[in-house]
Amino acid sequence: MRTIRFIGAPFCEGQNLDGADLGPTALREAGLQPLAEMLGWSWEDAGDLDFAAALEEEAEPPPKEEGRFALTCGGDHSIAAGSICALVYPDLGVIWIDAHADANTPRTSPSAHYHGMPAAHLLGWFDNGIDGFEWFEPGCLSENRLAYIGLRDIDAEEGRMLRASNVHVFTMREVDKHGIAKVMEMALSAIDPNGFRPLHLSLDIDAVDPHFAPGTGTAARGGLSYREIHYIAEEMAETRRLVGMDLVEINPGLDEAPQRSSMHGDDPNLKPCSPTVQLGVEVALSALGKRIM
Ligand code: 4U7
Ligand code: MN
Ligand code: MN
Ligand code: MN
Repeated sequence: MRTIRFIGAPFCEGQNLDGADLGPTALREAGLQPLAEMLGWSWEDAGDLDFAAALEEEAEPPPKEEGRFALTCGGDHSIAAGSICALVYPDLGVIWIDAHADANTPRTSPSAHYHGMPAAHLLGWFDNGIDGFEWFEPGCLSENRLAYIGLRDIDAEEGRMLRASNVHVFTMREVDKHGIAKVMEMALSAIDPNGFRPLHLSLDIDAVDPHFAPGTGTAARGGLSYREIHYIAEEMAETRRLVGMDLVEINPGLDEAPQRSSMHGDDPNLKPCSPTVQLGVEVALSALGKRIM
C-alpha cells in the first residue's frame, strides 16, 4: 500500500489577505483522509508546519521527502519553494498549474508579494539571501524541467523573462487551441521526454475558473473548467511517477457557502464544505488515482 504524507502549510504571509491559512484544516474537515483511504492509500498526517516558531529560531530546512507521496496543502503558493526544494529527486519534473507564473523576482514584482515569486526562486533567477531561507537552494529546479498550464495573468517583465528562458509555457490560449488532452501530452513530454522522471504537481486553485473556484485571493477569469483540472490530475496519476503535490491558494474565508454534496455520500461524519474546498478535495483525489469508473 502506498503512503500519503499530508503536510499542512498554513502560511499566508506571501500576500496580503487572511484566510489561506485555513486551507489545511478545511481540507481535513472535508474528509480528505477517509476519502483517500477509500482509494487504498495509507495516510500519515504530519500536522501543520509551525511558521511562527520557524521565524523565531535558526532557519531549519524542510524535512526531505522520499518514498512517500508528499501532499503539501497551503497556505499561499510561497510554500512551493519549500515543498519542491524538499523533494530529494535531482531530476524532478514539475507541472505548475496556475493563472499566474509566479516567476517574478524581487526586482520585477509589481506587488512585492512572495507568492508571486517562488518559481523564479526555484529556478535560481534571484538569490538575495532572504532571512530564514538559508536552507534554500536557488536553481534546484532547472528551466527545462518546468512546464506551466493555465496561465492568463502574467506581468510584462515576468513574461519577457519566461520567453527568454527554457521554461515550457502553455497558457489558456494553448488550452483553447489544442484542448487539454493534447496540452497535457505536450507538457509531459517537454519536461520528461523519455517518461522516467519523478513528477511533482504544483496546483494553485486559481488556475481553475472562478466560477468553480471562487474562494481564492487572486482570481482571474477565463480559467480551466471543472473537467479540465480533473483531467490534468488524472493524467498525472496515470503516469505513476507522481511523487508530490502542492494544493495552494484555497481561501475558505473568501469562499461561497458550504453545501452537502455527493462526495460525502451518507457519511454523517463528513461535514458539508464550501465549493472551493470541495473542488480541492476532489482534484486531490483525482491526482491520487480516483477514476470515474
Ligand atoms: B499566485 C502577481 F502582480 N503577478 O506577482 C504578483 F499580478 O500564487 C500575482 O499565483 C501573483 O496566486 C499571484 O503579485 C501569485 C500580480
Ligand atoms: Mn500561484
Ligand atoms: Mn495564481
Ligand atoms: Mn493566488
